[in-house]
Amino acid sequence: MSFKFEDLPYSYDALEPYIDARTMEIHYSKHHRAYYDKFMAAIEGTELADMAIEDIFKNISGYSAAVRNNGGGYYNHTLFWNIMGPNGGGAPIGDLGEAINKSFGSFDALKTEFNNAAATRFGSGWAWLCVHDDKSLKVCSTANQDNPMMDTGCGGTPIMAIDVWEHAYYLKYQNRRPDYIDAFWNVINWDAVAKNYSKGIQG
Ligand code: MN3
Repeated sequence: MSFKFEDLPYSYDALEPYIDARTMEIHYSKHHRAYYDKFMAAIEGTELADMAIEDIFKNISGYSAAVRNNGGGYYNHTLFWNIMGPNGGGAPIGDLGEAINKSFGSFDALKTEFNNAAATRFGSGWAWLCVHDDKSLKVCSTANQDNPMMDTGCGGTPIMAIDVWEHAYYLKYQNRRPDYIDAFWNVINWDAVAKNYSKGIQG
């Protein structure tokens, strides 16, 4: 079995005050853990147990709802934890910064489009920044625990994401999803996003 439940790369309180410790603890140790455990149960003893998760997503329509929802939940949260960190925020530089300017016009234009995608996702889901085959960057959003790599998804390889399920923000922000989205920009680890971008443009 190649799927691991990775350690959170920082302490539960590391993203305070933007994301509170109680939310992080429940989100990681209960929600993410449950997706992982249920994903493992769904693929145990099947051919999926030895596949790359990208290959599972490519054909997700052919698999059960348990594989889709829990495989997505497992993968999406792992990406989410890794693109955040203490001392985050600021603006992306280097190749990623240039790619953002080229695709969106400016960093502020990316923020506007990303915030809009996250705020207008009805119900539960995610907003994404993805790199596509032509190396351009695009923003999209998906419902539930879907992601862009699924055969029904919005395409591209995700390099950054925000979880807009209520469990990601309700304890601190209640119904104020836009305030949580604004706060998210203060905890983005741009070095991690840049690494995802470098990998993504290699296909
Ligand atoms: Mn979540």
